[in-house]
Amino acid sequence: MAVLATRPNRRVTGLPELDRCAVMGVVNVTPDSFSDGGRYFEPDAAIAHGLELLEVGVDYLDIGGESTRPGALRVPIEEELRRVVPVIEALAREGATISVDTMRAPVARRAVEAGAVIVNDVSGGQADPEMIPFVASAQVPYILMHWRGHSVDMNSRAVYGDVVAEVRYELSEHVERAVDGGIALDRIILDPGLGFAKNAAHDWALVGHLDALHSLGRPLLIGPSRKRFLGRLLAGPDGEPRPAPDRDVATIALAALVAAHGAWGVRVHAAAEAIDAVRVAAAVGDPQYASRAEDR
Ligand code: PMM
Repeated sequence: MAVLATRPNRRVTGLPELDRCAVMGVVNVTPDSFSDGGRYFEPDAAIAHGLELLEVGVDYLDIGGESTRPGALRVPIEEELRRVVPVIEALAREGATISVDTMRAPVARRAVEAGAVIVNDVSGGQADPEMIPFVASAQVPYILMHWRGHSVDMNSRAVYGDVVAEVRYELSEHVERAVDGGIALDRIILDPGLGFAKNAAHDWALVGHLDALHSLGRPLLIGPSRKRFLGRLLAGPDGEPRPAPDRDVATIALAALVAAHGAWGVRVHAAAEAIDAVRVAAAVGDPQYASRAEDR
C-alpha cells in the first residue's frame, strides 16, 4: 500500500535519522498538567518515570516544568528551573536524549548545560525574545510550535477562516524569523500545536492535512496525546468528554495515522504503545522495514 505520494523530510541536523517515526515520551514535572495531573511532580517520581520510558525504548524524553493547559498561569522562572534541571541532569546521566519543553531562554540555557540536546518551545520563539538568539548560539535542534498566545486566554484566539492555511502561513513566518535570527533551517522541527489556540474541529483539520504542513519542507512533530479533541470525540451518551487518562487508545490510533502520513515524531504519554504503533506504520509504508525488524 502506497501510503504517501512523496517522502516527507525526516532529516534534522544533530539528530539520528530513524527508519520510522520517532517517539518522544512526556515527562511533566508539574503539579497541574491536564494529562497526568501531577503524578511526576516530585523529582524522584519524574526521574523514575523517565527511566521507565527509556526502558520501553523511547527515542526522546521531553521534560517540562510549566503546564500549558488552557487557562494555566505562568510559573515563576526559579520554580521552573527548580523543577526541570535536576530531572534533566539525572536522566541525561542515564543516557537519555532529552528535549526541554520551555518557552524561556534562561531555562533552555540551563537545561542544555544540564544535558538537554533539543529545545521544544511551544511558543515558537514568541514568548521570549532571547530564545531564538540562544538556540542559534547553542546550535541545537529546535521544535518550533504554532502558538498564538499564553494558555491563560489562548482559547479566545482559536479563530480561523481556514485553519490549515493559517497555521501553515504563521509557521512559515516564524521559521523565517528563526532563520533570520541565526537558527539553521536544517535544525528546525515544526509542530502544528494541537489544542493550542485551536478547538476540536481545528485539531482534526490539521491532523487530516499533514500534506499541507509537509510542504513547508521541515520534519513534523505531532502532539495529540490525551488532548481535548480526543476526549470530545469519545464523549459518552451524557456528552461528557472522556477523561484524559482514558484517551490513550485514541492517541495511539492517531499516532499510527500521523506516522503513516509522514510525521517525523509523536509526543506521547503512552510511549510503549506508541512505539508499537509507529513500527506498524513503518511496516505498512515500507515492507523492507518489516523484514529488517524481523532480523533485529
Ligand atoms: N503539548 C503540550 C506540551 N508541550 N510540545 C509540543 N512540541 N507539542 C505539543 O503538542 C505539546 C507540547 C501539552 O500537553 P501535556 O500537558 O500533556 O504535556
